[in-house]
Amino acid sequence: MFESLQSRLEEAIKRLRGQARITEDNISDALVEVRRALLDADVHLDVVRRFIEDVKAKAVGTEVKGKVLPEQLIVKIIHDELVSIMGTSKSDLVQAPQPPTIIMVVGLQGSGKTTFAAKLAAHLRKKGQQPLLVAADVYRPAAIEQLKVLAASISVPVFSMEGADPVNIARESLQYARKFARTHIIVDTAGRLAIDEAMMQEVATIRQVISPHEVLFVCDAMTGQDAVTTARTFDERVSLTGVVLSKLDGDARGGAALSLRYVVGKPIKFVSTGEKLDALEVFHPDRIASRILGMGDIVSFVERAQQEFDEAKAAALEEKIRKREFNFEDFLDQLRMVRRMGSIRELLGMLPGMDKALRNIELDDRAFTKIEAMILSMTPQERRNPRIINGSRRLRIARGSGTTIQDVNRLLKQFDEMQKLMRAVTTGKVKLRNLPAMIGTSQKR
Ligand SMILES: Nc1nc2c(ncn2[C@@H]2O[C@H](COP(=O)(O)OP(=O)(O)OP(=O)(O)O)[C@@H](O)[C@H]2O)c(=O)[nH]1
Ligand SMILES: [Mg+2]
Repeated sequence: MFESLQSRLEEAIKRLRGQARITEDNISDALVEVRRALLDADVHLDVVRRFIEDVKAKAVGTEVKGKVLPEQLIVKIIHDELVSIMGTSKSDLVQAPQPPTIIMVVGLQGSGKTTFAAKLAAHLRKKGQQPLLVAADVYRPAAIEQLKVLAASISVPVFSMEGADPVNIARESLQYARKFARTHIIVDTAGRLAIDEAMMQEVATIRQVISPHEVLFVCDAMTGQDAVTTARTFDERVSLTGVVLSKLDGDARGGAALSLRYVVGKPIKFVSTGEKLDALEVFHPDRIASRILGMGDIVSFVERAQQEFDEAKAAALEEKIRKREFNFEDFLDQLRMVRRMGSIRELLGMLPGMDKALRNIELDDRAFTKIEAMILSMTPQERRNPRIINGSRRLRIARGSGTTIQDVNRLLKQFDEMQKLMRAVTTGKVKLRNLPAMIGTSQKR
C-alpha cells in the first residue's frame, strides 16, 4: 500500500539530513520533492498546494527542540499534515436514535459495494448487532446470488424480491426489518456510472424513499483522484454522508485516500483491504498516515522529545516562581506561547472543570494585545525587575504602548497578584482546582 509515495517521501526527507536547522532554503528543496511525490501519487492539486504551504509554514516556524534533528522534525510535521488532510480523527458510523439504522451503499460498477456491504454486516454482527442485507441490485445477473452467498457465510439474512424494482425493494425492506427487529439495514445498490442519468435518478429516489442515516460511497482506491470527481457527482445527487475506500490492499498510489476528505468534504469511514469478509478496518487517519510515511518510530520519538523539552521548560519556570524570579520577560514568553497555542478560552477549557467556570467570564484576546504592548514598552531592566517602575516610568510605558496610566497600574497590580497566586499554587498552598473561582473574582473587579 502506497509503496511508491512512501519511498519518494523518504527521499525528500533525506535532503534535510546533516542540516543543523530548517531554513527557507533547505526546506524548499525538500518540498519540491514532496510536491512531486504527491502529484505522482495522483493527489488532487488543491490538496498538494495546501499540503506544501502548511508543511512549509510549520517547518520554518517551529524551532528544533532538544535532541530532535531537523529531518526528524520534518517527518513529524509531514505526518501531522497527512493526518489533518485525511480528517484528523476517526468518524464513526451514525447510529439511528431508534433502530434500525439505515445504511445505503452506492458507487461505481465493480468498486466493491457488495463486498463492503457484507463486510459491514459482519463487522456489526461481531459487535452484537442484528443487521439485514438488502439486495437492491436487480440489473446484473447473479448480483442477488452473490450477496446471498456472502451473507450466508456470515449468517446474516438477506431481503430480496423477485422481479421487483429497486425502489420497492428498498421500501419493503424497511417493513421487514422492523417486523424482525433488525438493528441495521444495509442496502446494496447496483453499480452505476455517474453519467447514466436514469440510474442516478433511481439511486436518488431510493434515498428519498428510505431516508438513510448513512449514504456511503464506495470508492476503488486504485482510481486515484478520478475518484474525487465521481464522489462529487454522487454527493450532488444523493448527498453522501461518508466514504469507504476499497482495494487499499492493491497498489493504490494514495491519491484517493489523500484527496477525498479535503476536496469532497465527507469523512472516510472505512477501508477495505482484501476480498475476505474480515478485511475491513475503521478508518483512522493517523494509522494510514503512519503507513504512508512508514516512520512511526520517528514520529513518536519527536512527540516524546518535544514533551520532555516542554516539561524541562515548565520545571525551570516553576523554579523561578518559587524563587520569586518570575518577571515580565517570562510573562511575555508565557503569554505568547499561550496565544500561539490557540485562544485562551479554548486552552483553559481543556482543563477539567474549567469549561464551566469560564462560561461567565469575558476573556478577550484584545486585552492580551494591550498587555503585550505595555510589556514591550518596558525597558529590559523594568521587565526583569518590575519594582523599579515608578510614576514617571509608568507614564512613559503608557505613552509608548498607546494605553493609559490606569492600564499600566492595573497590569502591575494584576502581575503582582498573579505572582502571589502562582507562588501559592507551586508551594501547594492553593489547590489548582480552586483556581477557576479565584480567576473569576479577580476578573470581575
Ligand atoms: N483485493 C480486493 N478486492 C476487492 C476488495 N473489495 C472488493 N474486491 C473485489 O472486487 C470485485 C468487485 O467487488 P464487488 O463487491 O462485487 O463490487 P460491486 O461494487 O458490488 O460491483 P457491481 O455490483 O458489479 O457494481 C470482486 O472481485 C471483489 O472480490 C478489496 O478491498 N480488495
Ligand atoms: Mg455489487
